[in-house]
Amino acid sequence: MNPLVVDTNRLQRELDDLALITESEPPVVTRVLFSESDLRGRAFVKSLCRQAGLVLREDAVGNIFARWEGTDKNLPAVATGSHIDAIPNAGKYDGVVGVLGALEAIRALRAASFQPKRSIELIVFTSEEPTRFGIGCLGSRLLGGVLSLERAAALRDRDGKDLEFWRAEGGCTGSLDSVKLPKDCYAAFVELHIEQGPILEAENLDIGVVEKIAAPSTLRLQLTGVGGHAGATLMPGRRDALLAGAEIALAVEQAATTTGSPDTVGTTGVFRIEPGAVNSVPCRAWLEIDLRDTLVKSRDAALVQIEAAVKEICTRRKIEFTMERLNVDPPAICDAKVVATAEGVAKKLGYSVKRMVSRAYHDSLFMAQVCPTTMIFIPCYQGYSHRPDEFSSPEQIEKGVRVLAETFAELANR
Ligand code: HGY
Ligand code: MN
Ligand code: MN
Repeated sequence: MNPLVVDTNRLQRELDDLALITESEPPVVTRVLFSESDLRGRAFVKSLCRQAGLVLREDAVGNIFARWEGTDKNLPAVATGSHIDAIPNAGKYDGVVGVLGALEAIRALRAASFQPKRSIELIVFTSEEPTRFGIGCLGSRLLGGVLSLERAAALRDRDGKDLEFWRAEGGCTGSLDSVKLPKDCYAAFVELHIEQGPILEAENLDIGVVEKIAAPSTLRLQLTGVGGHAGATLMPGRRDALLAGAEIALAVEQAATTTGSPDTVGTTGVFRIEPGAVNSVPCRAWLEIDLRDTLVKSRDAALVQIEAAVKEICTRRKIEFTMERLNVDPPAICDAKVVATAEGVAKKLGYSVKRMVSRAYHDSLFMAQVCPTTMIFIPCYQGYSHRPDEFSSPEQIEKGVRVLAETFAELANR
């Protein structure tokens, strides 16, 4: 193989161009599942993959596969990828570095006349973010057979629209039972991603290699009280849905800070009320609660504590409620051999490298149920993510792309 040349200018231009495809005012990035901007972003990435000479296909939920055929087509391929959907008010690197960076790694290998024995496949996963249905990693859950078809059919967005509606909007064809990947389809999966945490930057490290991905869970609540005129409805006897929700949000914080585990995190990230008029007592509230830990035991203990608090608060305040566990996932343990390969490549390239846990979840959480998996992290400014000032430098991204490319080269010829 000739020396690997990573075209950082082209990659940066593509990152910048994709960031302009957004539902928000640039530099803010928002691209929600199968929205107009998500569809334009997908078309942009597909065109780049075609220009790179990759063979494209899409599955019934819109996962995009861009394949570089190896010399031995019968061998399980090496896969990589991430997501380009983005939550409201997001930055331009989360997920995108793992898609465009992986494409650049493939282009660099092809330009260096590398010829993989195993095919190399880039996946753009559908809806890694939970914005549309409250549950993240929709595409990789279905690929891994982790989400049942019944659960998928029951998903609703906040307007009550279902997955079939959004599949039609996304131009998806075929039935969902064709999405699940056969067990031996990939030899390995490696995802490049910004750390979304402060450790690599704080310790002045170039690369992180992920050994474990934290266990996420999501609760969705609907609270129904009694509305009324803010002036005429006296305080005794009020059944204010917002105040019940406020107590619940504080109970989430209480549960997350008393498990004894420093990795328990609880967030009431969605809190909507109706009617939302200053002179009207809130009659309804919707909450979505994100609870995680690297240890399942402490995560589950906090979850049970929150559910008990919801019951106590709503009973005391005479608030009717529905409570649904949208997902309660186990953590992922990354494959020791693939971790060692990525770590060895980083060291061979002369980069400082650390094995670590990912507190954010990723499609790798579910790809780990399909094949041996790990992630390559690069530092991001102050660990910021899910905010417009998310940032990784071209130099930091280049190092991640190099490690990914050389890891591909090793895994694809094993
Ligand atoms: O929320 C997460 O951990 C991921 O960034 N979707
Ligand atoms: Mn994210
Ligand atoms: Mn991500």
